[in-house]
Amino acid sequence: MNAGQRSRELNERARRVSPGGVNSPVRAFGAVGGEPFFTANGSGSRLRDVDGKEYIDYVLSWGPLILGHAHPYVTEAVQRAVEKGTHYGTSTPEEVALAEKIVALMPSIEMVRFVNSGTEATMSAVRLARAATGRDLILKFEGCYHGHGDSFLAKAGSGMATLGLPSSPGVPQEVTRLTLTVPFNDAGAVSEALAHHGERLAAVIVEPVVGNAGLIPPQPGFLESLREQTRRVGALLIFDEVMTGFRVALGGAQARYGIEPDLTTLGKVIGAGFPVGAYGGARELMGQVAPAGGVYQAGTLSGNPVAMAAGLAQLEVLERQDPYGMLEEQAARLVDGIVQAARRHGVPATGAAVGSMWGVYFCEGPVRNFQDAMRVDRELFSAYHGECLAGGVFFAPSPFEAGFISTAHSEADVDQTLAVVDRSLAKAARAG
Ligand code: KE4
Repeated sequence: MNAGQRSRELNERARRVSPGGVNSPVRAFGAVGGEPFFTANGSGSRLRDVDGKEYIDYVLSWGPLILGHAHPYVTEAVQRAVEKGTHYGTSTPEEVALAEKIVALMPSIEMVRFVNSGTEATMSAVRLARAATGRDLILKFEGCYHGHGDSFLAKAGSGMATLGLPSSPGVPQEVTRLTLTVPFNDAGAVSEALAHHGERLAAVIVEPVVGNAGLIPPQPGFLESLREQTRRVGALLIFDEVMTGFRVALGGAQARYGIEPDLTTLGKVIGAGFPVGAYGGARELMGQVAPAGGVYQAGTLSGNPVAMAAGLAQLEVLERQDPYGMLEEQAARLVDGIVQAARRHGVPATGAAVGSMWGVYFCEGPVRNFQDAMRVDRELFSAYHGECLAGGVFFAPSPFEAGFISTAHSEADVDQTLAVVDRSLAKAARAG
């Protein structure tokens, strides 16, 4: 789809003053071509671009907006907080309240530290794991994305997968040499890696439900195997719940799958669209973080009271409404509808929904790891994405991203979406 006149003008200006015209690579629509639209405002399940075109939004700021755009309860909490000031450089009641809410909802977290992004959360969690174990190696999984910290930019997902970057220039070999990478859902590969390197391993970090290579749920027993194997070799298990936290269940993936990680990283939903990340775990671990302990980590705007008020308001609504069953039903209906439409038009497709995260791959299933996900038909996806945009439906502009749905999405929204999807797949399949 070609963006409207005002978006094109803004894109031209943006490309003169920002790399690729964006502040995060996935927003450039690199994988699907065409020019990105610029957003004027959001409301509920809808985005409106600067040319007045409206979209049913399934990106939802890449996960944070589980209640949809401009939810009144969140907006009022932000207004009340910002009228008092924006930030003070001291502690505030708001950060204590949000920390207490997270501790109450995620029992594996006895203490939590707020930072300003998921990347900061995962970087800090790995530093703490290395300090706590006295070991240097970490193990991650192909296609998982844990932010842009040097240690993680090896076979990562999300924008790295979209751009086909196995690693990033500027990251020294000495750093990525400390990161082992194995296929997701492959307990045997983990076991082999630990047999060779277990005594040097500080931590295994995993997206318990992979949302950065499309959507890949854990196979039965896989997460349990990680818990058992890490415990056996004395390494920590870090659940990167930046995306799954408070999205796949009120207590996150750890509640859904009944696994207690040693450390958890959070972001997205806990900031309700404001820049918030967090990491947390048992008292004896978190007590090693400065100033209580020697592991240094800091942040000028960490615990920003306006952001804390937004996150707390969103969690309060989720706790009150417990919408997860309804969200999963909606997400599953959407996935089934897309997969059935694809097959009607002769396009192989497979998909899954976990809580309010979902994903569809245009290839034969099953998709159990990143190698499987790489089989998707990218040409077809690109044509389909553009047709959906033209039809007023905004899906993530890459086959290697999860989709989301919010409490603001109605049955009618999903019906309207599936009608657009059907027409888009018919056109994309014919063009293929
Ligand atoms: P941020 O530093 O972007 O706040 O969080 C990094 C991160 C860490 N862990 C997981 C599981 C994540 O999904 C992310 C960020 N997710 C991407 C979406 N796939 C952010 C979108 C973007 O890069 O603009």
